[in-house]
Amino acid sequence: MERNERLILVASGTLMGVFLILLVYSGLGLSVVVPTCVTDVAPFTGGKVEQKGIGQYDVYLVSRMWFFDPGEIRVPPGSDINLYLSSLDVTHGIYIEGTNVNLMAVPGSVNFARVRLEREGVYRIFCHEYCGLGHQNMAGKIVVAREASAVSDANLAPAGR
Ligand SMILES: [Cu+2]
Repeated sequence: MERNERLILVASGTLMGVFLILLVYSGLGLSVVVPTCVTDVAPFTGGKVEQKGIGQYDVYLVSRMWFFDPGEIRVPPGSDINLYLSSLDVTHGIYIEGTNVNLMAVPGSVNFARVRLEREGVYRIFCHEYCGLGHQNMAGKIVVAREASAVSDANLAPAGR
């Protein structure tokens, strides 16, 4: 084996080791959760928001032609949202403005992402997968406000810009 080959092998092995350490650190140390398809939650037909603790919410979001159920979600700043997404009819997609949440909503399955919303404001939700004639109007929103149920949308600036 030539010297350069040995050098490349050592560098490659070192890099893979560094990547593995960073992967374990992001999963265990930073609690990063990769968006995924979950199999322990049955596909659901109705949307709901469940508070699981202080600042902890489970959101069951249903996509259908051509709206999201629930269309508006209200949480206080600093909330952690476990988002479960399903579809009743065709394949949709969601993007939550100002976050890195970008999921497909596939009929018969449930996709999952976790997001923390720190800043007050309105985080719009868009369908990003063409789903028929009303696709361009398919949107929802997450309103993050200190008094989530008492604040009107007019007082809130769009978040994530
Ligand atoms: Cu759509």
